[in-house]
Amino acid sequence: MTVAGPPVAPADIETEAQRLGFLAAGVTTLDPNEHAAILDRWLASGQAGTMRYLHRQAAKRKAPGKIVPGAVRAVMVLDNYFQPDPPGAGIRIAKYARGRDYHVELLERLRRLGAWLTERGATVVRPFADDGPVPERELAARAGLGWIGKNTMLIRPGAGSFFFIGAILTDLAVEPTPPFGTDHCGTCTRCIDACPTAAILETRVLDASRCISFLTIEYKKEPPPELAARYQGFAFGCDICNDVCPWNERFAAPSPVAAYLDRGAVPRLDPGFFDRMTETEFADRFGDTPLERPGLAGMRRNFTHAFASLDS
Ligand code: B12
Ligand code: SF4
Ligand code: SF4
Repeated sequence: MTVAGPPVAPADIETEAQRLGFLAAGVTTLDPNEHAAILDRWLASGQAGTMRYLHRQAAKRKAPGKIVPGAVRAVMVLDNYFQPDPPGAGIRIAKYARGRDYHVELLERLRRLGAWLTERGATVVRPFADDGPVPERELAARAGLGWIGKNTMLIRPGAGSFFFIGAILTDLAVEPTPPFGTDHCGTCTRCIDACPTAAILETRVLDASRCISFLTIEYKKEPPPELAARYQGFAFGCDICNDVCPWNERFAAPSPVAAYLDRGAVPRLDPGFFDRMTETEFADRFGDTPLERPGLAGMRRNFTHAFASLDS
């Protein structure tokens, strides 16, 4: 296997990543996923719900060396999207989804970091922004960027967990950064206790088919009524198991990425907002945001349940 270029220190990569607005960066190998059995168990138990693509991607998530031919390292980055919630009553949109679609925003800056790697000798540079078979939390923990909390989030000391994870698979043989070896959840169980739908079955086991995030973003049909009644006002995604985490309470700081900040495009007290909108208007106003995934029909459904859940 060809390994390109003169040595590049991981610290240089982190400096460049931070110059591009990322919170942190680390480097890891593409050795087999040590937690492949966890993924297998999760898929076999049906907890992925209707996300069939996760079954199709499993072989690569378990053996990340198979994702991009010639790649030997994953450069992992974190991209802060934290922002305070708007004051007052009404439905809620998850923090990550109030501005520009992160797939696009993250990918643009990953490409710039990729170009920087190319200038330093990389000949294979493939960025991923939650758009491929990359086990992003696994690789980020292995690159030393944080630990996997009981709510399954990657949490970083001094930062919390309100960030996206991006990856660049490359043939540049950068020295890997040491894995994150400790667990800082301790005896805390706040996320498990606070989840309104009891989706966190036990430590680091999340039944996606019960999760409000899944039901409002990925699920195409009507949600089970007993779960919809517990949305606690969320009309898209859910932040509860992150909001209650002491690491966020203490360390979450507003994102420097203006594109992620709230555009104020969704009124919080107007149940008929999406009912009055045409498909063309929806595409104009929300086509470049995460709300495009459920689409207008999905947002009408979500609004109905989110407003009803405010009363229950
Ligand atoms: C499917 C998916 C979902 C599903 C299922 C979530 C889940 N917990 O599995 C649903 C739709 C519910 C969802 C919701 C959300 N998601 Co999501 N999701 C994904 C996706 C596409 C795949 C995750 C997956 O494979 N799950 C299956 C489980 C088994 O795998 P896993 O979570 O990666 O866990 C691995 C590690 O935890 C590891 N592991 C287990 N124990 C241990 C112990 C140690 C020591 C180590 C090192 C590893 C380890 O083993 C597992 C298998 O490899 C990833 C992107 C990606 N490409 O990976 C984003 C991703 C996980 N989601 C993300 C986000 C932001 C969210 C939401 C916050 C969005 C929202 N506000 O609504 C919520 C949070 C809900 C939650 N508590 O997880 C971010 C998470 C960033 C972070 N800080 O962790 C990701 C990484 C997307 C991104 N690129 O930024 N998501
Ligand atoms: S995102 Fe919400 S519904 Fe999903 S596990 Fe966390 S608290 Fe529960
Ligand atoms: S709320 Fe507590 S148990 Fe849950 S992830 Fe945060 S520290 Fe860990």
